[in-house]
Amino acid sequence: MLFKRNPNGIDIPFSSEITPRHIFESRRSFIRQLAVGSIAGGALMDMLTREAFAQSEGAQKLAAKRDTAFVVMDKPTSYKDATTYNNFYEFGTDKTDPSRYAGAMKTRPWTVAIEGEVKKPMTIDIDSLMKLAPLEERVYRLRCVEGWSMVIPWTGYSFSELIRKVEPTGNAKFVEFISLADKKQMPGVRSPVLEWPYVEGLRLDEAKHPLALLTFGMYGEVLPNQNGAPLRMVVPWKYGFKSVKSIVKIRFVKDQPRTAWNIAAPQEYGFYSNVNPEVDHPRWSQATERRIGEDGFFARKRKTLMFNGYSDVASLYSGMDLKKFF
Ligand SMILES: Nc1nc2c(c(=O)[nH]1)N[C@H]1C(S)=C(S)[C@@H](COP(=O)(O)O)O[C@H]1N2
Ligand SMILES: [Mo]
Repeated sequence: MLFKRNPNGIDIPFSSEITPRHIFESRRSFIRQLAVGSIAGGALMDMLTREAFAQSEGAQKLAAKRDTAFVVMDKPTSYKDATTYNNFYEFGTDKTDPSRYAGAMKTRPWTVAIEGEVKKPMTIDIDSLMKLAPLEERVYRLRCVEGWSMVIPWTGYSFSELIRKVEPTGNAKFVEFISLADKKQMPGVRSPVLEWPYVEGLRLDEAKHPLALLTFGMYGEVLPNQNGAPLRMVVPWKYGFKSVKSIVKIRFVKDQPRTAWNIAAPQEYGFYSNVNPEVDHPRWSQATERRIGEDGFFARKRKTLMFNGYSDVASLYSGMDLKKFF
């Protein structure tokens, strides 16, 4: 894919600026039908989502029931953008590195160790883990701390389902997520941009929130490697870096875990990292965002919403100063 550099040094894909004619036309006629009231809003959403579903060839489909309580109405990002504009530093720091180099990562067999302050620790094969609870499809906004966002249909189940199965002890106050760090498969791990393995964490009550999704797929298929196969977290009210990819270990712990970005730059990335338009990054504003796919020259910036628009998580932070606990 061709890229140009914008003045902020952010890579912008050229190709996504152009909507193919037939898609544009079908969308136009569709919107006309909508205007005369012949199509319900839900059907519009389905149609727009399906348009974004131009998946890869030969990828395994993942059956899931769409959970309408967790579907944002924004138009989903195209599959192409979502799979070629990625942050996955284990494969390099350029947005195109993950799609170039992650394909070689082996995602089977893959086991996940769930341990620490739990009554029923387990080491479980990915395919069994995927069957622990019914899979759902949810369409979430994902807001990167760098100032861009996407809208992606994910497949998974609430992380709380897994919490119930392992039965945390009274000592469990936080959950730590640990990514694979394999120099042989991941060229980025040879460079010291971050401390490896990539680690992330949530407070136990945050991890229990139904929005926190243990994710196995996107766009109706298993996750592409560059998006964190075979399993990742998606925590949509927090900046994207909390949505840890390619997880090999989950630990329930007493104390707040260290986290990769907080270790790298503590004054810039806090433990909580809730999306918050009122708390700027020390080097840039967080008030607005650029929606990937809307990168045209005249594209408007979108206002960033508190908690990325997921306002019902607010009760998790009542009484907390979110400027201090950024
Ligand atoms: N292991 C690991 N997980 C990671 C990252 C990473 O570099 N390594 N990058 C994070 C960042 S900064 C973002 S914005 C999201 C991007 O997810 P996506 O590529 O599926 O959009 O993944 C997050 N998870
Ligand atoms: Mo990010």
